[in-house]
Amino acid sequence: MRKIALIFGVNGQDGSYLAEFLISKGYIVHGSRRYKSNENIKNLSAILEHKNFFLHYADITDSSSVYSLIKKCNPVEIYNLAAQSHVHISFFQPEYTANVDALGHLRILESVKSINPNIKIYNASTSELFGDNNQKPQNEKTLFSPVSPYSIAKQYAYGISKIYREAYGMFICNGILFNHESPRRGISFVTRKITSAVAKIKFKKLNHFYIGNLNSKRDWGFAKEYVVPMWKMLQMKKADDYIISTGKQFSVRYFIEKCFHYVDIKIKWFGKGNKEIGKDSSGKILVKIDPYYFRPNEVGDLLGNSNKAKKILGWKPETNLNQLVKIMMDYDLNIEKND
Ligand code: NAP
Ligand code: G4F
Repeated sequence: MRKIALIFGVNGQDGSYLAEFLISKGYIVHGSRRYKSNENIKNLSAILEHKNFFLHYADITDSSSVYSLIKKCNPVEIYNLAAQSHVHISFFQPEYTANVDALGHLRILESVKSINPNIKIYNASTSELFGDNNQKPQNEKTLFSPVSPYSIAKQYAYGISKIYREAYGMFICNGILFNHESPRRGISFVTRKITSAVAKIKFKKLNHFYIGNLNSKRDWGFAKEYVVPMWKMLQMKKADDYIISTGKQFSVRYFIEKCFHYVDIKIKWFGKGNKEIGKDSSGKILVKIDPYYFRPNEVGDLLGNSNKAKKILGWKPETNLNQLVKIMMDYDLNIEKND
């Protein structure tokens, strides 16, 4: 018999890759999306018509919609990828972020507890939990020190998952994922914002773009391969928590340089602080700073150690930064070429 999985947040970056992966493994996949006046489900185009894929409306701020979807689908595995996932936006919408990212996860746990506590659950936890803890690299034992409404809401989801695991014997895993990117990444996240803007500049559709903290460092992986350990965690005998990362760290500045280099533009930096600008060899300004993109609290230094995942799950990242830049730049260059 085919296994049934339910993915909350299936039309997001990770949800769409995970759905494709689970279908390739022979699963029947149910996925939730919210009703929106702008129905953009482009990420699902490869599987929308697949016989083993079913798309439903649900919102994790609505207990009854969560409960009835779980009851209707009768899954053996649930992946909660639904979130207000933008750290900067969480400062503008803190209550909403808490409702979705913290209480939304609790609603799923409570529904599972009452419908069938044997359903296995994956919680999309995050490296943002490490916040301003300066220990490097961060591993499963590193203390959390959240500094945003997003990360404190995610800390609740992490904590309540552990509590339900211990108190009720439920099978719940926290995947503490470091940043992962792809052509399906939302356009307001820094990597996709950069690849999209550089492609537009290459095709002379944009003169320059604005950026925030150039010196922030991230451990960037490829989203398509980060969904595999989500599934692997739920195939283990024992529920546990795992860091998923590349173990390599680069700055936003370096990512910009790499993207311009990919399209044969050499960028040089001039000035300091908010006045810093990036210019090409002819002196044309390509990048400017806009303090709007600075966060009230910044997480400036993330680097993960995923040895536990390597040892227990048998997972390791395959795609390096150059390859990630190529994948994302090729996608955005193709959009601009055909637009
Ligand atoms: P994403 O592209 O923003 O996708 C999030 C999904 O959540 C979207 O499908 C969105 O649906 C859905 N959603 C938002 N609010 C909802 C609500 N109230 N009820 C139901 N669904 C809702 O994020 P992602 O990059 O794929 O990340 C997936 C998960 O991993 C998120 O929980 C994120 O916080 C976490 N995470 C991501 C990273 C990363 O680097 N990507 C790292 C660590 C953890 P709509 O399309 O309707 O808005
Ligand atoms: O791409 P970002 O917005 O991702 P951030 O804040 O690291 O969050 C992402 O990764 C987390 C895992 O660590 C997830 F939990 C979360 O859901 C999300 O997927 O920003 C990355 C860095 C930040 O330091 C930010 O300040 O880039 C810096 N940055 C500089 N200029 C910018 C910009 N970020 C954005 N979004 N836009 C800018 O113009």
